[in-house]
Amino acid sequence: MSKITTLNEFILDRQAEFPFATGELSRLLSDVAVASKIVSNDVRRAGLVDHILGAQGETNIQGEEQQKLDVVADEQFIKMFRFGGEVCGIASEENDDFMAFEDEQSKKGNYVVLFDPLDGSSNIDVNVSIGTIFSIYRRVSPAGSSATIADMLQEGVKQVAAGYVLYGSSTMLVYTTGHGVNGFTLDPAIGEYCLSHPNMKMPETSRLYSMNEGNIDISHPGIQEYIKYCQGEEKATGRPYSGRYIGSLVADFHRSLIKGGIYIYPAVPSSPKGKLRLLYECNPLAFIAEQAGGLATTGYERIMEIKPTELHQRVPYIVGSKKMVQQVLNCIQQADSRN
Ligand code: AHM
Ligand code: MG
Repeated sequence: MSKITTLNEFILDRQAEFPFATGELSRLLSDVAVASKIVSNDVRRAGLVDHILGAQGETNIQGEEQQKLDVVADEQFIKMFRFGGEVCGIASEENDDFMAFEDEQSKKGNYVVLFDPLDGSSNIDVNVSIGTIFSIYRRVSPAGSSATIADMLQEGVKQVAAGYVLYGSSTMLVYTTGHGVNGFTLDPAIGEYCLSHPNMKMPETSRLYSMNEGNIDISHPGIQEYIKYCQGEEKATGRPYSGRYIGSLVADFHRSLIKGGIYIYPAVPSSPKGKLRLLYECNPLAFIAEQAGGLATTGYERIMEIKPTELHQRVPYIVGSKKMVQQVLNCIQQADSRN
């Protein structure tokens, strides 16, 4: 048995690695952890609240209306960032516009946070894993002023930290500050995240692929070809591969990070630019993937190099084990050269 390292100990030990080692980012990461523990507790009680204590939309005993869990999570994270003092503004998948915090302390904050408070929310009602995804940038507007849209629309390569919290069979927080990826499991007995997955590396390849195959016939021919390859039979390459699709990006990504694999959400006629959000979902997970040795692309462009033009911008998304992503890129290129 070895000594337990808590997330807070780990953050403080690594503080010197940050580009501006003043402790602000450390405090911000600790705030994310605290908010996620509160949300984790709400997630664990979701079935009770909906089915025993009262359905969503009903008023509770205090006369307050029960809120949907994704709204509860959104508010919890916003509250933490608003009062934390390190963040001058946020943007969230739940809100149409970004929010600039106008109190004097927040206006001095050097960071903005972009996040998806509860990803995979269609899985809440069926007790399947969901998660929070976050991305942290240094502001580009001057400290002391209000946060601006330019603070929010930065390329993924400018992220100073990114991570996710998976509310799965256990609650895990995984993050990077650009010096590798580390994973922490919440020990409910002591209420602490403990280092459980140090220096995570994504296997270069695997036998697992992840895509909503209902979309296969309406996907790019290169993607169709790649999925056909995964399903083909060949002993030497261990094919057919196994299809795994949870429908919660965080959970599908987490599996790929640990076991290797590829996740694909292409452009389809109903979502011609792809379904997933560049700023709240794709960039943060791309940062983690690359830090763990994987890749993230639209099929044509490295995700983290896209210059965002709008907050809720969507992109086609291919993320995962390096060799598998490279093979999809080849399939796309070949299919395009035939047309
Ligand atoms: P959400 O942020 O509204 O939950 O949407 C994103 C989710 C991803 O977690 C998941 O991978 C994808 O949408 C599933 O979409 P589909 O049901 O079209 O396969
Ligand atoms: Mg989402």
